[in-house]
Amino acid sequence: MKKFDEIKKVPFEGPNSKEPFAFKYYNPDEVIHGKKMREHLKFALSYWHTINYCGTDMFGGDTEEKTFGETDPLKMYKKKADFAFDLMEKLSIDYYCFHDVDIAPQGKTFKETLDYFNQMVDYLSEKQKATGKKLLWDTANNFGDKKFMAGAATSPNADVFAFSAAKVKACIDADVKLGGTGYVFWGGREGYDTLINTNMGLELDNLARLLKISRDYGRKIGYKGDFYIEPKPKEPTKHQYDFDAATCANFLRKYDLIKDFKLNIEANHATLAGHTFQHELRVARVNGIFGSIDANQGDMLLGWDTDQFPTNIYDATLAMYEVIKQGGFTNGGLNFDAKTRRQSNTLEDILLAYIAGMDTFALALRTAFKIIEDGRIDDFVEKRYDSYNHGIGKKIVDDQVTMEELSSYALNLKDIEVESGRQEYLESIFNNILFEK
Ligand code: XLS
Ligand code: NI
Ligand code: NI
Repeated sequence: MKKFDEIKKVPFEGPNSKEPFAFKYYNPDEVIHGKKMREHLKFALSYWHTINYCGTDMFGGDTEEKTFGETDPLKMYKKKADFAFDLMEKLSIDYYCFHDVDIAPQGKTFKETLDYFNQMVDYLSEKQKATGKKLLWDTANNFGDKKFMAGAATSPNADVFAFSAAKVKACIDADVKLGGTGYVFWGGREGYDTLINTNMGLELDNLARLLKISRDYGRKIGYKGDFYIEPKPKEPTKHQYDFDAATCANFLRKYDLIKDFKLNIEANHATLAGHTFQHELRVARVNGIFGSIDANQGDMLLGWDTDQFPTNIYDATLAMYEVIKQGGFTNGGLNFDAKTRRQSNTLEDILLAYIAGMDTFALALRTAFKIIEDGRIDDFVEKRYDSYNHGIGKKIVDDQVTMEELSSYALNLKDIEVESGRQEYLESIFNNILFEK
């Protein structure tokens, strides 16, 4: 197999290619339904998994090397940035995402950390200008450091709240500077381990307070992108407040944040919450808060966020179906919040993993369009609800009916026949389209 440095650009070779470092389905500039594939999919590279993660797990240290031969911290992070942009170029990925701690070294003081961070933001800005790559979203890592052990905005310690806000501010500033279109709140420690020591009401109010302050600050300094909450039910806390899409929708409505906040839906978080990926996307869509995607997949036999590169074509197709029905991405995109396995520990594996994930979603995009064009599934669903197009059903959906009227209507009904849901038939259509040559 070729070595990393030998691969300058991963070409599209089509489904019959046996070349490992070629796309089989992702042809970035191919126009499908009026848009280039790269614009439909808006792939993004995740800095934390790709540039920093070195294969460590709870039972063992690094299996990968990502210092890029540097010991000086700032130089090392510049090399990491060079690597990130080189990788995006090789893979025809147009966007990237990062946490504040991903892009710059930590200083001895917060001031020094911010100084490093801002220097690196300038460096990334130069790289963006030179390459045309863009920032999809950034976020503050308000969960890793010891001070966040009891939460960030939901910490019982008000100083931690203030510190969290300062980190969010730095990231929103960076977002504006880099022309980013998203800011993500993922509340890793915004939850609880036991209610015996927790004031849930205050914690939720405070979480909303940080979101409001962030939104107001962002809008004040001219940030035009979206704010996202990324739902996840648990891990690291036993119970996270942003449990799933429906919980987040309720939270955003309660605190009147729904106009500025959307959701960043992650596949592995969906399954941890006991939902499918498609379910979470649908909930976001019908609530008008679909924003962005963290593409990955979990292992159904493991109860944690394994962040595997997505290769399940069935799930990916159902996901792309939702994205298309939503009208596509606007400010959001498809970020690979995914890491290579501990045993896949070479730089070549990073390329192979992205190729696998990107091809999965590229094929999913193609297939989802085919399913929509074929029309059998959509038509079935439409006809299934036909009783709401006339008669009493029409009155119900027009909100023109009273309880009394429904009651007297029901009294005159004879037998009610509900038509078959035809699940197996529809699943076979799906498979047929998925696997047709
Ligand atoms: C962790 C989350 C995290 C967010 C960004 O489970 O997926 O990586 O996407 O903080
Ligand atoms: Ni994520
Ligand atoms: Ni995750």
